[in-house]
Amino acid sequence: MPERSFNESNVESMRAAVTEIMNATPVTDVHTHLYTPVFGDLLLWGIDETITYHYLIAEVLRASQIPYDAYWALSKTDQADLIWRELYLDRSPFSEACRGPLTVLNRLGLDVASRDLDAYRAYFEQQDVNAYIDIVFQKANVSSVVMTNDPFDDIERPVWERGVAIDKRFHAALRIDPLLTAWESASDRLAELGYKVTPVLDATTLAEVRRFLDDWIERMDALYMAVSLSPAFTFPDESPCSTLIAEAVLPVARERNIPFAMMIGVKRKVNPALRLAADGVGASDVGAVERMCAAYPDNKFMVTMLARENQHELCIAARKFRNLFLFGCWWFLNDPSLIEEMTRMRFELLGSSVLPQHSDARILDQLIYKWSHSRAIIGRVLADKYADLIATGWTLTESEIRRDVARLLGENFWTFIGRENGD
Ligand code: RAT
Ligand code: ZN
Repeated sequence: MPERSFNESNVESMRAAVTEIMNATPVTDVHTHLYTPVFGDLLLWGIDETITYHYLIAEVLRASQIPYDAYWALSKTDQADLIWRELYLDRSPFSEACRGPLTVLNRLGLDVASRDLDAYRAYFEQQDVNAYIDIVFQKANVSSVVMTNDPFDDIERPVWERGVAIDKRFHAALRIDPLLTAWESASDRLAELGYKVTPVLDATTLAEVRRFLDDWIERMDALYMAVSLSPAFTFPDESPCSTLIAEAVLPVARERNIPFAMMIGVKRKVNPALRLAADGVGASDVGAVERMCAAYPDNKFMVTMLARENQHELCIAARKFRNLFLFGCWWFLNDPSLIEEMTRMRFELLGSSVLPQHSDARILDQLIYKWSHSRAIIGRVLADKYADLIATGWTLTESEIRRDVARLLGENFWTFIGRENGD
């Protein structure tokens, strides 16, 4: 069959082809909090975990008058029951966080209209975790995910130290928040782990921090190093964070030829009583990113920012620096109206040279809804851009659409990091 081609006479067919190709193209999900079963309890899955996602906890603690401590004293099942009653039965669940689990249930073939949480629980009780991972990856059409791996985590570290084989669909990212944002306590931890560091960032300590980073990149085969940073983050300055970035993180990243990923704009613990749901957002300094990209042209930077207000300036920064790779609509931006706005702006300013989305999934099941919701929006925006293109007299082939979509759903990341997809 000759290849399909699209022009002004068949714009609607082009739109249908984009939707079809979007759904058929596998995703590389570059930032998640998922784990494989070898990490034991760190792998979260199933309906009660999905319903008690921290995005939903923030919503139930607004809807219900339950004291915060009383909520946290409940068992997981009772927390899920409360959320189900308050957010799904007593109100219509149209917030994005509420809608997500319903998409999951729907795609798994469960009867969403029944509103029967116990019936959903019965389905999950029958699942074997390994088989369920396959089901989720297949329904979400995700080929691989990148985890968030913290060597300071006492549950996680021993798993890596045992050197167990990790499911090839799960890649590692070395997360270094404690090192960069709480140096005093991190230096104690490093010393406990056998690195010859002192709280003073002298030459020996910096060399030992580099050795620590190098050891863990090697052990995990980490695709990148990552940190989340507050709106106050700036660079360069006199802080331990700046020194550690300049003298440890960037030299190791250069040597290993891996990116340094910065997720900037999280105000940690705005309301500590909400625990994992406690964090907020603030506008950040894009200039810090520009200065870093300019000063370290041989380093690669992956950046996502949490404040809507930063997105335009960040796109312009990416136009100026080829070593700056934008990814995802992070956390409070992972909502349909904001994904649409950001994706449109990024496509207009950067063409196809971005990675429009990552899932941030903390619970395996969320891959299904986060990718189903995002694919629909990215596809719509892309089809609009193609329609504008076609209106100039340009023609597009189906394989060109496939090429573009593959890049947007993952290939751009693999190219940026200089590895083959699935490496
Ligand atoms: O999206 C989230 O679940 C947040 O709590 C964070 O994990 C954030 O994405 C992060 O990686 O710090
Ligand atoms: Zn995250």
